[in-house]
Amino acid sequence: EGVQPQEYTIIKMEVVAPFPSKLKVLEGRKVFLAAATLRPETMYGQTNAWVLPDGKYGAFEINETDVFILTQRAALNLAYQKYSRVPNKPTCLVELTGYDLIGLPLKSPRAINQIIYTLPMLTVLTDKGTGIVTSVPADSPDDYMALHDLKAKPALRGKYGVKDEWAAEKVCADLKIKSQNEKDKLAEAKRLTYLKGFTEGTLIVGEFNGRKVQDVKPLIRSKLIEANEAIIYSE
Ligand code: A2H
Repeated sequence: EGVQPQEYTIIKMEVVAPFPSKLKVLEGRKVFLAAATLRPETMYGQTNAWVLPDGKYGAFEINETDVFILTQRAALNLAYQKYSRVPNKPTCLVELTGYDLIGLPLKSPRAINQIIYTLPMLTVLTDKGTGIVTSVPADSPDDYMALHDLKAKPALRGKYGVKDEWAAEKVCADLKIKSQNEKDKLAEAKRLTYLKGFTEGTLIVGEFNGRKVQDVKPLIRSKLIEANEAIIYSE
């Protein structure tokens, strides 16, 4: 972690009822997977959400209406930030692991698919952001490769109980990287992709269709926040 605080946008990905048994006690409440991103303008390209299977998560009461699923560390940080009701230890309603979340159907702001699914990613860190990541394979080599691994490896799907239909169609060309664990190659792919996508990219869907990514990023972020579909999170 750097010396400067990092400011993320938390995307509120709503868990769609009926809830699985582990989440049954939350039924009737608004429950969200809280995904931390630096690229809110890419949310049109979401295909799924990522969790760490062995990661520890909790369902925390964030304010009068919302329950967020995220790491305890992030819940604590958030409790001292603007969105929360009181700067107080957040109440954990249910303790969860990543395994409990795999396969959860979600409704996520700006996603083209009505429903996207929660899938396992082995490189998710639980000491960064919220431990929940939204997946945009077209703009993120990490996301691309993790989805590629799941699609290409039936044994990996089997291990985590991933059904074929949960992995939405990916949208970009092959990067010749063999798995999500090839750190050096991925670092180079990311350098190229992020730079190009951000500085040269143009939106091709949604209300900002045709506008440059760089120009509309702050607009899209503000719109998500105004619509109560996202919040600001710093750490
Ligand atoms: B970004 P930084 Cl399209 N573990 O969101 C692993 N990765 C995490 C994470 C965690 N706990 N929390 C967040 N992230 C990812 C979108 C995106 C992102 C695109 C392109 C680039 C990009 C869709 N995934 O990040 O270490 C999230 O992925 C480029 C760095 O704090 C988050 O933004 O700089 C980014 O890493 C935050 O990384």
